[in-house]
Amino acid sequence: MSTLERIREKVLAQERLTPEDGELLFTHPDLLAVAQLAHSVRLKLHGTTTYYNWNLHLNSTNVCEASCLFCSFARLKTGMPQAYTMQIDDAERWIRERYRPGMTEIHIVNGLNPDLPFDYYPSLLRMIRREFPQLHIKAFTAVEIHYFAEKYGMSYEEVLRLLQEAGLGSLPGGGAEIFAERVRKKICRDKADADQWLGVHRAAHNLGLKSNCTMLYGTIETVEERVDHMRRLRALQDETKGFQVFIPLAFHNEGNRMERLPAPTAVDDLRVIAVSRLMLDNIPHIKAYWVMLGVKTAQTALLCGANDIDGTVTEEKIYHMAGSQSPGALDLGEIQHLIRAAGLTPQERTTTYQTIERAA
Ligand code: V47
Repeated sequence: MSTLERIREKVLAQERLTPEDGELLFTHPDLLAVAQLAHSVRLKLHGTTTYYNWNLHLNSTNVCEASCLFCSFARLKTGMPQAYTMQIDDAERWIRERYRPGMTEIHIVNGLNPDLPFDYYPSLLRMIRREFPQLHIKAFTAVEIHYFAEKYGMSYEEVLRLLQEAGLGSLPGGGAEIFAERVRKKICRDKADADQWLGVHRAAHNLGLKSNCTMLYGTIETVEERVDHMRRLRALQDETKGFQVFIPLAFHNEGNRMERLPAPTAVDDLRVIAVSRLMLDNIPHIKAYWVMLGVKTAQTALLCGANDIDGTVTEEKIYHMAGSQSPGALDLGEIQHLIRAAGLTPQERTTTYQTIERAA
């Protein structure tokens, strides 16, 4: 029996794949066979249903103490060219200009800004809850929560509780990068490490918050390190069941200090989607984030294991500053068309995967 046949049998028997199986899937020459197996798992879990949402991105400050080599968005200090920090009123105005009735989510990710008091963050959330009560607030990566805890002398639980009281609805999955210490030391040495990232999500799950998880791939990581990253996410999910979706993030190589590395190709992208669907047997959804994959690769990924394409993403900055050629936003009709053209069924969702039906 070929090695892929052996893995197929395990998948059919719903047996957990080992790290060795994961490594084999990453290196197997027949990508289409790996993708087909992942698609069969996706069909079993979700049928043809393919989720999207209607959301808006806010990055209210790009001042960031950390100096991740892959980042094109952050500016080290207040006052540097292109550094910005929105006051709460500025953020309110910014949202009001872009908000449309019917939107359901705002996704907030910021830099680690040393010049702001803690109260900035709950105030931002309170303003959104007051002015835009229809928006679920998915905000602050685990790296930010860890930074708040250290800087303002609180535990993860204390920080999360205060933010929850102010309106926090869930945590996005950013900042995980690759858990391997060897890689983190080189590409993102001065922010939360793997255990701290996982510790924040554990604390959030224990408080009843759902969260997402990611993996940045295509920098200097090995196949073993990718598989190890997935194994660690899977282990925390066994414990808490709080992750909703895994989002692989393809490295973009413009405007940062890793410009000399080639960006991942479509084949790499589809492979990561497929392997993650097969390895992460306890995480319900796999997202093909169109902003980072490009619209066409994201659509193809929906046939290779992914069952979610993220949302309209009005005004994305992190990837566009790193050279993403994707449009700044897609409208709901365009997203539905992409999904239908792949022979799949579009389904709008809330941030926490409740379905939304709208009158045509
Ligand atoms: O944490 C930054 C990554 C993340 C680059 O939870 C880069 O639903 C590639 O986490 N090339 C932020 N990646 C985005 C993120 C996200 C996106 C969409 C949905 C969700 C969700 C989360 O982007 C960062 C970092 O890992 N990143 N710069 C770059 N040049």
